[in-house]
Amino acid sequence: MIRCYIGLGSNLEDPRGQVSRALQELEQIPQSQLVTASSLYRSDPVGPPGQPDYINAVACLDSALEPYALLDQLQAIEQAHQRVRKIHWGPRTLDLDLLLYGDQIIASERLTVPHAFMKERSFVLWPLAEIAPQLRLPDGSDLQRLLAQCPMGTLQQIPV
Ligand code: A4P
Ligand code: MG
Repeated sequence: MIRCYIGLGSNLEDPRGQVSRALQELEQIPQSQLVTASSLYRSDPVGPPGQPDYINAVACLDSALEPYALLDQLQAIEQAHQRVRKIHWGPRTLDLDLLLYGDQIIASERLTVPHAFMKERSFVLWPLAEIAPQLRLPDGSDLQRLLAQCPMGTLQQIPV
């Protein structure tokens, strides 16, 4: 099993419900086990202005699937949420990003791991730190150090 981290985001059609349901759907991925998930967080949109706030979370999944097979599973869940791909960084019902796949570094057209922007996004780093405070990224960078450079800002943890 490889320890993986998945970023979840939604800003359309009941974002809280979308993310909560997606967390349950991650439990159904074959040859994998959902280890834990962060709280939900409300965040300001990064990208084109004028879109609704996002709900974000991060999940920890142990998986025996190869990275592309895992990405297939994540994209199938996105499809099931009737996600329409239109605008880059624009609004979406559900976005599932493979943030980390063990300590592997992958750079292909279809898959970039660690996720390209994770080191600078508070809505990724803070939920990740909630479930894996001691984490180190494959390049050796320390999550606590990244947090110190990426203030929570307007990011809000939603009480359960
Ligand atoms: N792809 C490459 N690497 C990965 C990976 N590690 N995980 C490829 C998942 N997919 C990966 O993705 C396009 C292609 O990226 C996929 O086909 C896959 O092969 P997409 O989700 O369809 O395209 P996109 O939305 O244009 O870009 P992307 O990269 O998903 O955007 P991001 O970086 O995920 O950003 N603001 C807040 N507050 N919260 C958010 O969650 N999310 C975004 C989307 C923008 N602003 C946000 C949030
Ligand atoms: Mg994505």
